[in-house]
Amino acid sequence: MAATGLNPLDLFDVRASLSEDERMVQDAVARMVDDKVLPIIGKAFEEHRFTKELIPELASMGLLGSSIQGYGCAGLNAVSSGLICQELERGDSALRSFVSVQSSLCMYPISAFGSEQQRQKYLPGMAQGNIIGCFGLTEPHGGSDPANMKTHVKRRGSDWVIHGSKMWITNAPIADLCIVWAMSDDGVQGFLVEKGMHGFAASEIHNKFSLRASATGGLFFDNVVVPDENRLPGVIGLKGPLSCLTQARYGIAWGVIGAAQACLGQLLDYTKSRVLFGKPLAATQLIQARLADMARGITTSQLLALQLGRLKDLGTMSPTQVSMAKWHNTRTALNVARDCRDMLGGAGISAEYVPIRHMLNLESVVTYEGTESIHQLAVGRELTGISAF
Ligand code: TGC
Ligand code: FAD
Repeated sequence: MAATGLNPLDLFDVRASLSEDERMVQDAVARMVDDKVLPIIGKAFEEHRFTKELIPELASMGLLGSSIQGYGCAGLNAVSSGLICQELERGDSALRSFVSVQSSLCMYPISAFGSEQQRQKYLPGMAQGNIIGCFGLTEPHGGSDPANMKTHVKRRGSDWVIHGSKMWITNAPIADLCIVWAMSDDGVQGFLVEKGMHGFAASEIHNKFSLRASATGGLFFDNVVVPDENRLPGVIGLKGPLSCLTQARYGIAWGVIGAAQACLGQLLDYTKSRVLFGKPLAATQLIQARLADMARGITTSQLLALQLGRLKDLGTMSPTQVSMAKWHNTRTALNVARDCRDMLGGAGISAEYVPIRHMLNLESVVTYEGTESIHQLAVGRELTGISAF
């Protein structure tokens, strides 16, 4: 008996649960990714090059700060912003990373914790892609435990003096504006440091085997003096940066589904046309079991992401739920990409096929925004009431 016409990449018809507006957003981004991203992204990955030329397109489509109301932003709901991440990451995790950092880690804190003057000054330019942001939390001695940050800030008259360094920062080499988190006498505080400020420098990491189409680097603050008007006044404590991470992790939970779909989509075609032992690979029981397992993982991820998005739109989403979705969906996508790579045989290590690129990218995604272990421990803490970090 033939297949019944279900969409292999959306077996439970999650799309049917989307509103008309959500579907329109998804379709528009999907078209853009097909037309503008897929033709260039493989080469950019090989060349270790961030595709800066895509920024105007992302901006004109309203994809930067898409869930922020006002200030030239699109004001979309959470499910729509999740679908944007999913379609972008179907292209490459680097593109979703760029949008996550700009939107969730830079525009979100300005909108949630910034002064009205800061919002007016930065958000419209960031939505237009004229001001690129980066988010400096991780430090060289240990990213999982940001409470132990060494970068510090001291009050000096009406100014603040920041000293320290940050490591593994997406967009650092290309950023005009850095949201940096530093320890003050009162706890962690966020500051807006602009490119060109005296004592501030950024470097680029050139030897990555993962997220090669993303610009990653370090940030250095040698007693950088910033005025009080560059401090985010709305939050003190680790809650500030961790709230930003909750937003970005939400986007990752959706985004990685796109990477997994790209891999499975290519494998469904490949296993039908690859003939071994006199029959297509797709006609063997072991291959079908593996493909079915991938579809199971993707479907579970889609349902988790959709429910998470609905909770976020209701305003009831909790960080623990985000931890579980980021952990589950990223692990699932990584397993799918690795298994697809294997089913391609030797061809799987060639850039001609997408799984190895997605697989290598997902090795970063499983580490950044909280490693898998950190998210497991966050869920464990919720279940037991005991912090075991
Ligand atoms: P803990 O005592 O648990 O919390 C301190 C305060 O923060 C609140 N909080 C949260 N708020 C919002 N969202 C969350 N996810 C939150 N988690 C905690 C908490 O309620 C508390 O508030 P208050 O008012 O009581 O003070 O803090 P802890 O020191 O025990 O740490 C907990 C832990 C380990 C979970 C946290 O440190 C953590 O998440 N570590 C991982 C660090 C991380 O994810 N770094 C990511 C850096 S950015 C990045 O990777 C960008 S990649 C971007 C890209 O390219 O896409
Ligand atoms: P560590 O914290 O040293 O962890 C090492 C290992 O120990 C991991 O396996 C971890 O799971 C495990 N571990 C840690 N604690 C425990 C525990 N209690 N129990 C058991 N195991 C534990 N950061 C930013 O601030 N901004 C960015 O824009 C940014 N972009 C990034 C882009 C890329 C490509 C990458 C790779 C990273 C980026 N990061 C960014 C940093 C990222 O968030 C950190 O790499 C991550 O939080 C882990 O920190 P770490 O690398 O120092 O590893």
